Amino acid sequence: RMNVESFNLDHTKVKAPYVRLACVTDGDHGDKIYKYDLRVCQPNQDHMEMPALHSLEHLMAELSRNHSDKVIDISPMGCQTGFYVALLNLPEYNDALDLIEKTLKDVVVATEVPACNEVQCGWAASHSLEGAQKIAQYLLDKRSEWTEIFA
Ligand code: HCS
Repeated sequence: RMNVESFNLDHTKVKAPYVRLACVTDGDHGDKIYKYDLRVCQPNQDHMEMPALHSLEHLMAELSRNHSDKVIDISPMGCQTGFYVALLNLPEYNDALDLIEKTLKDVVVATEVPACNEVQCGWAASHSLEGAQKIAQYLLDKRSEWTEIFA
């Protein structure tokens, strides 16, 4: 087995979109980090375009933290098919789903992408609010399928 959890996932067997608990990391003092695989696109069939993916990252990074102080990070996968969502001490899968749903509902009504400027971002030219909102709406439309991970 490989040490990276995702390298042990058979990407041909999953059925996007879904939300999957990828791993739990225990801290020395009883804290736990729950890392979720928020898969948007079917691996090796589809991917998000960079500007939309990037804006969705900014929007989820900002808006998720309005709902929870447990968000460590929401970051895109390099394959551009999904995001990792790392949460501190939030053990319930349904709480993670609720947080993602609330966040995406805020994304679809947002009027601007947070921090898309050269001071606050490393590639400020690569953004698309409209693209991010299309992905968010797609995920919300498929909300009933998030818990089904394998075909
Ligand atoms: N993914 C980061 C934001 C980077 S712009 C976060 O904190 O969620």
